[in-house]
Amino acid sequence: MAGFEDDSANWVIDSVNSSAPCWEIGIPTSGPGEAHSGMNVAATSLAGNYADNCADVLRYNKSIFLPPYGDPTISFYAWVDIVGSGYAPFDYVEVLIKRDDEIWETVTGIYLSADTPSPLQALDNTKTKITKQLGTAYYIFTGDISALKGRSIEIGFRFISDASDNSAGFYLDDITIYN
Ligand SMILES: [Ca+2]
Ligand SMILES: [Ca+2]
Repeated sequence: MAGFEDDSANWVIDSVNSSAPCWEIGIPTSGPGEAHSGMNVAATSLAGNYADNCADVLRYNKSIFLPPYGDPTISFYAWVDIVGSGYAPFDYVEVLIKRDDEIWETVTGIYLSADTPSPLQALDNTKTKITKQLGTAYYIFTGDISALKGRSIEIGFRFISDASDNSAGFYLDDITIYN
């Protein structure tokens, strides 16, 4: 669905704190130094550590209809190095879904695929916030959105950071919704 190559124009950044970019789309020179596929990613910073005081949302600007059957799931690849902990992390990324005209809500129950490091290495204890340092590769994450089947949704990724301490950040690629 989205690998930030020809589809980059479909992504919008809702800026909350405009003092520094909190999402960028392009070729990463920090963090993994490469995309998961193609050339481009969306990252909290393409070159260097992420900014402080972020709350921006990277949002897909088209609504997506989920069929009324099956188990719709969102998956994406991410390279993760965020200052955080399992409990009340300072800095984190969360996956957001907006159904119809309602407000953005957090996708719960995000998991890493089974053959990766322990989910606890990248998720907070609520399994909604992606944080901490996951190592030196892109790993696949999945989130169950089957509660929303039969509805039109929008998706977004919100990056939160506090006022100090930052690291290489979050590098996102190859987002898919499948049934
Ligand atoms: Ca890509
Ligand atoms: Ca911080």
